[in-house]
Amino acid sequence: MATEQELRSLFDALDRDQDGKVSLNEIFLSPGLSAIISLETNTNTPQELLAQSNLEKNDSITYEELKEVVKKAGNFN
Ligand SMILES: [Ca+2]
Repeated sequence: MATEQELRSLFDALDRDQDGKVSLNEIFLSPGLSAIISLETNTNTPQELLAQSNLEKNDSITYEELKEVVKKAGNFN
């Protein structure tokens, strides 16, 4: 379970270049954080997470998209 605040700080920590999007590369750079993201989104891989956000052709995810995936997984409160 994650609150808005927890999800936001998790996202900001992953977004190393602070461009408002978390790229596949940034996810791979933070294995500890990406493990938490996997739990909150019920996904097994970063690729699966990006597919869940309906952005298969994109290699990054925005905060709003991430939040939607966490909500769909039933882990947002
Ligand atoms: Ca970024």
